[in-house]
Amino acid sequence: MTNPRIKNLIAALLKGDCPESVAQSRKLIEGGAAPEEIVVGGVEAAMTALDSKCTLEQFNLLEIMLAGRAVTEVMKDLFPDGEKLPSVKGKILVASLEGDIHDLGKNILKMVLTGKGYAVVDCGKDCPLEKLIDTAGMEQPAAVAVSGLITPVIPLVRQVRPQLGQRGLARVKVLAGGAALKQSSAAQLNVDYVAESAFDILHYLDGSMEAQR
Ligand code: B12
Repeated sequence: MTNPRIKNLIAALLKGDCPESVAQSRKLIEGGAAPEEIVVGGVEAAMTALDSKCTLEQFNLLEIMLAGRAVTEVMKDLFPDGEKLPSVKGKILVASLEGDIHDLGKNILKMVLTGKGYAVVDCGKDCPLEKLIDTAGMEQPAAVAVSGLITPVIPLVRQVRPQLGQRGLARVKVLAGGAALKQSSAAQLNVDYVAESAFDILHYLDGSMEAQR
């Protein structure tokens, strides 16, 4: 059952109230909630509530940016930078591809992966495919994780695996997530795995790293 107190967090995030959002998140943690519950039930729910204000016809930039900033503060508090586990499990490259400037989901993924012992290389948002593949060549990651929030980015996502293959990086897994990508299957996106959430991918990665050892 959804934690009723999570509504307070959602309300604070929607107001863009950073101190209140962090305070509500801490209260939830103190009450025994898992970070996963806060991200999926709180952060994602708040952003879904903003959905109607972020369309091509209607667009309240200030409100959305303030809520985004509050999300970032809550995530930093939940997964402080540098809070890495002693053993690094593997390297993951994360990016939102060219044309897609959404990066809240990507940043959450980064924090979750870092907190769970993965080394993360962030190629940023609006990342050209060439830059992503060049970075993969230099960093030799175990996986490339693409976050996609707008549907026009799908053709680019489909090119990641063949481009990696052309550089001799066919062993690198391609993972996809984010609102626009999770509606498609792995076959449709030409990737190895499509994740429902930043936490869902951990089971897949832990299994896939184990298989590579
Ligand atoms: C916030 C927001 C913005 C912010 C982005 C701020 C930022 N720094 O990211 C701003 C205001 C900049 C923005 C701009 C635009 N936006 Co906007 N935006 C949103 C909104 C409201 C929320 C997105 C979000 O952050 N969700 C919360 C995060 C936490 O969820 P998430 O990304 O899914 O991530 C979670 C999981 O999916 C997972 N995850 C994410 N990625 C990955 C990757 C992997 C590998 C894994 C394992 C997991 C994973 O981790 C997270 C935690 O579990 C959505 C609506 C919606 N419901 O999605 C519209 C939405 C995405 N935007 C939309 C649009 C149209 C735009 C604009 C074009 C609007 C305009 N008129 O200019 C622009 C420009 C976009 C561009 N060129 O990229 C559309 C996209 C439609 C489509 N299907 O193409 C949406 C769906 C709104 C709508 N209903 O029309 N937007």
